[in-house]
Amino acid sequence: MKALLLVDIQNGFCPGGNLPVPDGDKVVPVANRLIDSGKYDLIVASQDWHPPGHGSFASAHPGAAPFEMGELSGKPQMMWPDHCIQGTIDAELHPELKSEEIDLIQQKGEDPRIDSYSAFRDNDRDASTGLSDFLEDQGVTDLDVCGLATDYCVKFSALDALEMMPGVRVRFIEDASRGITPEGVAAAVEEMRAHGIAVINSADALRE
Ligand code: VGL
Ligand code: ZN
Repeated sequence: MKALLLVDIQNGFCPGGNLPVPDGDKVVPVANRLIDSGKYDLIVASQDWHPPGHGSFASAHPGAAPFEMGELSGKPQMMWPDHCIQGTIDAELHPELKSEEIDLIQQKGEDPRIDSYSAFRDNDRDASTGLSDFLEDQGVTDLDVCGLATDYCVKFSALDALEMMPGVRVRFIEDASRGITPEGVAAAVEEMRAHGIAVINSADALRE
């Protein structure tokens, strides 16, 4: 049972969005090819889904500026621009993504006191979203992960998939993903590889 996890392919992370990832929209046609390939039995998308005033927003911390380290609930937290606020266009999946083919949309990041980069659980590794149980119940044996942003939500989702679903083969699709900084992407790819996540391209996934 093969599944594809499309991480946060939302307007907010594409050019014109509130937290744009360079070339974030370039993942859309690649993701659509994967969706259309018929190679996946199950397609899941995650959606960053913050309430207004979420604690990861610099605007929620007097004196804080976006892209600085700050603190949330007593722990270090990157201060982000307001992004992906529930019900706004910024939070919608990219309009060209073939979302009618998506079987499940897993929202995350609703709790204002904690960020949730991973589609599987919050950054404290505490509250689970239920996605790992869902995938295991579906009998998923292979999970390919891609989307935005490689150095944050994609990496944490892939690592959690590996840890929370022992025995599931996890791969990262590099050309179907983009990150916030080049250094962050390089480090994230190395970290995923070091944990045993295969780094592949969409052509590899489509060929099999
Ligand atoms: C993300 C920063 C804040 C992501 C989400 O999708 O990678 N990054 N919220
Ligand atoms: Zn977020």
